[in-house]
Order: sequence, then structure tokens, then C-alpha cells
Amino acid sequence: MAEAPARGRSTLTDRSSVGGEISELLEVVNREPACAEAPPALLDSAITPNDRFFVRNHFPVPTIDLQKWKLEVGGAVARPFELTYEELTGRPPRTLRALLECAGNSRRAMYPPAEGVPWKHGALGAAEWQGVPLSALLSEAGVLDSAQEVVLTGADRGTEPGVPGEIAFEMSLPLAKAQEPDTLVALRMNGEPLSAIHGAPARAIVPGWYGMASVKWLTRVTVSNEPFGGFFRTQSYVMIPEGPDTGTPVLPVTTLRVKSMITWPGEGVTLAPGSYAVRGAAWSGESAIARVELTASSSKTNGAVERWLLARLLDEPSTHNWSRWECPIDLSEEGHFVLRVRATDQAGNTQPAHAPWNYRGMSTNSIHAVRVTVRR
Ligand SMILES: Nc1nc2c(c(=O)[nH]1)N[C@H]1C(S)=C(S)[C@@H](COP(=O)(O)O)O[C@H]1N2
Ligand SMILES: [Mo]
Repeated sequence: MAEAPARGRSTLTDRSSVGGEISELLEVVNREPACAEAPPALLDSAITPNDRFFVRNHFPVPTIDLQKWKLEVGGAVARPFELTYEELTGRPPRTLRALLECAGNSRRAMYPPAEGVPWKHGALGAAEWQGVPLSALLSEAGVLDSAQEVVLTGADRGTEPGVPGEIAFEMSLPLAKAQEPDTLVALRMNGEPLSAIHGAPARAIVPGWYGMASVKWLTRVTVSNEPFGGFFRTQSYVMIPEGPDTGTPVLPVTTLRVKSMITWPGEGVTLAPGSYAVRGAAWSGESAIARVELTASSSKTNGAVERWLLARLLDEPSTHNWSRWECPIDLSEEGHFVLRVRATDQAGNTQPAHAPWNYRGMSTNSIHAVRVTVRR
């Protein structure tokens, strides 16, 4: 039976435990810690509703008492301070739309199979985030001239292979990225307070970077004078090439690579002969999408010559969000076809047929291809 909503501050305490479950609309890749992705057909909207938004947790969702929760800002700053949830919600808010893509999205398309969660193409979503710019908190604290990086610490903890004891989920940003106006301490997602599974009560949102930087259940912001050596930064979210260890440091995973996906038709569907509009989304990290092209193998080209058709962008190209696209295509002949989509951003980056293999299958942006059968 529904109870009358509690009044006043006690509702805040309840908030951080609301929505700790995986939405039934998602495909579960791992139950605990929760990893779940969206079927591509459900990603066919400008903003991904919260119950269609993928989940990627490394550890169990932490239990947080909102009355005791604080965000600490410290390290190489002149005036360290902490804020309660109420204080944080009282700050001037900023609202923006940004896409979040897991660095391991599309890992299953990598061959030979790479190490890590076997994501298909649904570990991404676009949301409207509201929160306080991280830059505002950093200026209030007074970042010292010696500062290099900002370390974001989550409340979730657990063990990782090869690491002694329990560790927190932590990631670092170069100071300049942390100070960008769109880098947020987000409190709301698509108009609602953050749910537990998406990082309540506060999470970082780092538009333009892969999802790992958008640290959930944020409790601490530490300005650092040296490069952060934490597990997730130096061992996990890194590009490990094939071949002998060279002793040179591996590259960290940071900015989103240009990429696109087909949201309709779905993989392996059978269609009656006819004309169709193929639909999907395209995005890039630090640049807006310039164009999206589609090709279908057909008897005319016999797969030998690719003819790329220019898709129409449905959303205003934006640096930190995806643009949906649509492309009419003639599928009047019977047969088996492969639809391929390729995006190019305004900086001139385009998608490769096969992204370079790396041990952890990070930042895979190979051309998305979908098989369809046309039958009367
Ligand atoms: N504290 C914490 N923050 C985290 C993670 C985590 O496991 N713990 N996962 C990261 C990764 S790898 C991704 S892709 C995004 C996923 O955000 P979402 O679950 O809200 O979609 O959160 C990031 N922030
Ligand atoms: Mo991720």
C-alpha cells in the first residue's frame, strides 16, 4: 500500500537507496556487480530514459546515509572544505546533455576476444544532467599552482586481481579537463535525483571522455601535484597493445573516439522487399559529428565496390552529445545484406573498419555492421 510521502529532510535519506535495481528493460551482462546494457532498438531517442540507461559497476552499490554524506574537496588547494547534500543542492546549477559510453562498449566485436565485460553495442546512453560545475568547487578551494590532476573518489569499494586489500573506485582527470565548464558534480539525471545505481547522491559527469571518468557515489575531490597511480587509472582503463612489455607506460583511456551505431533494423531481422529508413546515432568526444554514411551490400555492387550514402542528421551536431541520423535505403531485392555505418567528426576523424586490437578491448570504434535478410 502506498504511504503518504515523508516530509522534509527524511526523504533525502531515502533517496540514496532508491533505484538500486537493474531495470528490466536492460540486458544483464553481470548481475553483481551490476553490468547491464540496452538493446540498440531502445536507444532510438534523443535522450535515453533512465530505465534504458546502461549500468556499469565495478563493486556493489554502496550504502550511503544522506544525513552523514559529505563531499570533501581537498589536496593541493588553499582552502579545503566539505559540503553536505543540502549545501551542494543550494549551489547555482548547470544543466547539459551529454552522452556516456563505457570504454568497453562493443568489446564483443573485437577479435580475438579481449579481456573484460563482454559488452555488445548498448553500453551507452545520452542524458540531461544537472549539477554543480566541478570548476566552481575547485575555484572555491583555490587550486595551487603546483596542481596537475584531480582525483575523483567513489564510496564503492572492493578487491581487484593483483591489488592487495580493498580499494575504492577512483579515477583522475588532468586539471584542465576538471576545470572545463561542462565537467559536473551531477545531482540529477533526466529531471530526477540520481538513482542509487547511477551514483546517488552525487556523481561526476565528464562529457567527452569515456564513462569511467564519470565517478559515481562521489565523496572526495582531491587535487594532486603528481600523476595519480591508482589501479583504475594506470592498470585498468589503459590501452595495452599486443607484443612484449616495453617498459614504457601504457596510454590511459580518455577521450571518446568517433563512433556510430545502427539502432534500426535490429541484428539479423528479415524484411520484406522495399524502401526503408535505417536509423541510428553517432558521436565523438571533443568534436561534433560532421557526417554519417551508410552502405549496404547489394547485387549491383556485389560487395566489391562500396557506395556510401549520406545520412541525414536528426539532431543538431553537438560536441558532447550524440546526433541521431536516418538514411533511406533501397532493399528491393531479395538476399542477405550487411548494413555498415561510418561517422566522421568535424575534426576529420573517421571510423576504421577494424579498431586496433588491445588486450582490454578498450575504445573500440570499428564500423558497426548489421546483417539483414530481405525475403518476400
Ligand atoms: N564509483 C564508481 N563510479 C563509476 C563506476 C564504478 O564502478 N564506480 N563505473 C564507471 C564506468 S566504467 C562507467 S562506464 C560509468 C557508467 O555509468 P552508469 O552506470 O551510470 O551508466 O560509471 C563510471 N563511474
Ligand atoms: Mo565503463
